[in-house]
Amino acid sequence: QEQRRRLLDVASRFPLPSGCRFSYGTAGFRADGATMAPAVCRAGILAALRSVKLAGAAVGIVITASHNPIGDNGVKIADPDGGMMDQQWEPFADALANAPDPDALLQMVLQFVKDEGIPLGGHHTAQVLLGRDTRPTGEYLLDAALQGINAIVGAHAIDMGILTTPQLHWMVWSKNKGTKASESDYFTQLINSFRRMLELLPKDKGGYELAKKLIVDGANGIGGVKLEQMKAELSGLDIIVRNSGKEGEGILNHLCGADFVQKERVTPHGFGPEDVGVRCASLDGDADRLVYFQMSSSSDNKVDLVDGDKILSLFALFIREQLDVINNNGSQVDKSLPARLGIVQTAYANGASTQFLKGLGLEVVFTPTGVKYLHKKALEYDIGIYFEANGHGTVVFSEDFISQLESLSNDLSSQAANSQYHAAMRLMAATQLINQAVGDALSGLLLVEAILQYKRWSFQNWCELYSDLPSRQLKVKVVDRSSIVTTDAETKVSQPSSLQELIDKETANYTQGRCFVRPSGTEDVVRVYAEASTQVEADSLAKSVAHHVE
Ligand code: NG1
Ligand code: ZN
Repeated sequence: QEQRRRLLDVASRFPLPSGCRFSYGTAGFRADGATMAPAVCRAGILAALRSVKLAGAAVGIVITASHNPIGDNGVKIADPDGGMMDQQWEPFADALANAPDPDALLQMVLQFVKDEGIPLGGHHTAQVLLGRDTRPTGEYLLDAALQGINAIVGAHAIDMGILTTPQLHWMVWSKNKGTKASESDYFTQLINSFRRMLELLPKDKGGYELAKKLIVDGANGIGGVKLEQMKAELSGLDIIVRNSGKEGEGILNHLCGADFVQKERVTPHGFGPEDVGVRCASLDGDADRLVYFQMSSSSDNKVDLVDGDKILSLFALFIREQLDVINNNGSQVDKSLPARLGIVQTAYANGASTQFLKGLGLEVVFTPTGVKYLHKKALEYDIGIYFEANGHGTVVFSEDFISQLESLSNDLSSQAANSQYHAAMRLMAATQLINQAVGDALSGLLLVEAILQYKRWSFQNWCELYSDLPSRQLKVKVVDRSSIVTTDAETKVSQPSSLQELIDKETANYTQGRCFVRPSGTEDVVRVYAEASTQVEADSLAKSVAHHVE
């Protein structure tokens, strides 16, 4: 009875404006921040139900619209493993968000609770951790989420404050593992494992010495704020944060941030000729994306870009190298560490990166766009490395692999001078440094920095690992984007049936041509991606295919 009353109450406090429709896409619900309260409140209900269903395991809610403009906002739910909410609950998320009135909402919840066997009303408890980014609508939406959570009897909401998206995911992950899960624990883990990585650098110096100076574009979001907090404790790095989100520095994601730099390939706001030749990184508004760039000339604002694909390649090279040292070191201790290493990409990965990785003999697999697909696939390996070209990605290690690595390190520790031991310790440090719950620009940045120092590589060395094929992305507005259905990890259109044939015909006209179209999961557009041997050709291929989509 109490439960019914609470649900009816909260639903009437957040009525759904007529004509409003929400859909739980690749990044949860996203819309104009001012219109989001009903959806966020219902996401609160949903998260609490999810926690009850999972025997009180901590679940997360993040209020953010990532790289989108400051007026937008969004909400997504993190499962107890720190990943995105199980896709099986997405249809209910949609239905709940669109329940037209309090009664409908109540009936919907009661039916779902029954179908899913959720033990509501007993002595069960639920805990939901909440985080939000720096958006002006964040606090208001946080309140809506809290009210939604509190509408479920026994649910306990814990506001973790203003955080990067990956910090909140990490907290949920850590809490459920039973390890320390506060923000200062997060910083301590990153700082300590970064220091360990540097301690494990090969001693025989020589060759290129990486400049300590790194300029980071914080997108005027939460990532810059957190990096400012952390940087004082980072030895071996001299970080300067621009677009840090401080008063007067600029607007969130406006002409800055990882999305802007990756798509436009120009310097973000606040960078100029004095930065030529300096290694720079760019985060997105909630710090779950990372790209690197460098200006090579002061005559224009174009940059050399290192995108997610090249970050992935760097990580893959490093990890493979450590495994090789451990496994192929015949002259030393006869210990081995069998590991299935998998690389996960999407169709947006630059073709040159895929070719490069396959050329190294690595196993490369593809999933549809969206972290939930990539992450899940990566978990199938002992070591799974995934990245989207836009800079979102991470490395995940199986529990089995980590325990083997631990016992190997113990076995080798009596021979602390040998290279096998060092390689094992480097891998251990990497498992601590990288955020295994989700892509994390801050932890990714530290791993990149440590690996560049380890390899004694300059930004240029890294950038020249392979040359990206010229590419072009276009957005096409259509009446109903869901009329386009794709298959084969979004590389082929299955509906409308004639479209793929047209795309194939256009693509055949270009050397190294590759093109695909898919409906966006976060914007009301169809995206067209084209690649070819020259920029002019890539542009022209994208344009001609876009015409067929219109
Ligand atoms: P959509 O709008 O579905 O293309 C975009 C990005 C994804 C992912 C999500 C979530 C591109 C082409 N797509 O998805 O990679 O990051 O946003 O933020 O960059
Ligand atoms: Zn983001």
